Amino acid sequence: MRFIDEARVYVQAGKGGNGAIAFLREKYRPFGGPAGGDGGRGGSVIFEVNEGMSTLLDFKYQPRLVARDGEPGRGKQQYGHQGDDLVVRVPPGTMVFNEETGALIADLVVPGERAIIAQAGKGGLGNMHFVSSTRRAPRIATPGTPGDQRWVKIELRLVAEAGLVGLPNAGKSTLLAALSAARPKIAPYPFTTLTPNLGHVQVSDDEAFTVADIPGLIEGAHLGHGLGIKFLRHLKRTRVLVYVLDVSADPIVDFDTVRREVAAFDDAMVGRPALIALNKSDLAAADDAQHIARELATHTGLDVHVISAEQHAGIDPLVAAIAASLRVATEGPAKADAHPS
Ligand SMILES: Nc1nc2c(ncn2[C@@H]2O[C@H](COP(=O)(O)OP(=O)(O)OP(=O)(O)O)[C@@H](O)[C@H]2O)c(=O)[nH]1
Ligand SMILES: [Mg+2]
Repeated sequence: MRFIDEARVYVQAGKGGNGAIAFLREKYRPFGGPAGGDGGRGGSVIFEVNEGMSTLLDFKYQPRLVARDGEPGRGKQQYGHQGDDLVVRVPPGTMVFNEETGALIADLVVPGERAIIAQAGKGGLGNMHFVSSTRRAPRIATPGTPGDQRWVKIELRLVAEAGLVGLPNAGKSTLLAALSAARPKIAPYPFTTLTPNLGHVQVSDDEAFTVADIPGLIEGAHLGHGLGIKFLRHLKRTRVLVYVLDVSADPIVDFDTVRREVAAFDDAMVGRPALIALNKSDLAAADDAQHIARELATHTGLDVHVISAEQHAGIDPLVAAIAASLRVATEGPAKADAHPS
């Protein structure tokens, strides 16, 4: 399944029905008075979080979401029917922005949570409301108001607790596969991962966390080099970053590069708890790996774990360390800011 994480959709709420102008004309009450009822309100376009969904794929096939108009008021003081709301299911982590202004309309995370994306128009008033002592037979009614209509931009941000960052080829996807049942594409060339992958890591019977693997970052990613830094938005709400470094490359330089790109994306993200997975230990002599690990720890001030994702070495202590830092990360997931990045 392709991972669609962005979509643009046209939303149109229903117009309110017009108020009616009508008079009662009954056999024995020829001038029964104004009796035009109110128009019904239109239907709104509402998004609702559905736990079972994980992509924005549906929007690709349904780029126009139009709710029904309210019906006009009728005679005999009858109200017009309301237009039905259009309730659209979205995955957890869906953010909706006004395409024109960039303003955040909704940030939908919790299953069942709802947000009105396009507000319905109100029904107009029928002439029965306009009677006064001097105006016995008003020929006045108000029209329904239009519903909101606009283009919105929808983004899906994986709601992962831990995020893997690193240069291309560092072994992020291999590590995700070692940590979880996820089976991302792994290959010996850069930019294998083109869209984020998510995995579920079971720590013990009653402890688990989710981890996201994103495309590799390179020097100048914030300038658009490589695949850019846009995928970092999927890590915006992670509480722990895991820097994945290749011990057989130049891990200190690589760490600095990656950290710089993360900082260029969002300064707050580098302040968050982080640890280092010094990967591909099978390619280095054990002494060398330990020596580099110590240097890295001194250079970064972070906890360094020597692992081989490919050979599943050092994975359990790494999982324990991630779980521990998630436990102490008392702050909730950072709330995303009001502008799409
Ligand atoms: N020897 C060795 N090779 C590894 C290890 N981990 C990953 N690799 C290899 O490194 C290459 C890249 O691994 P990936 O997991 O695709 O790397 P990535 O960081 O996800 O790369 P991008 O998706 O391009 O950013 C693959 O050929 C892996 O088999 C390891 O622990 N030891
Ligand atoms: Mg990858």
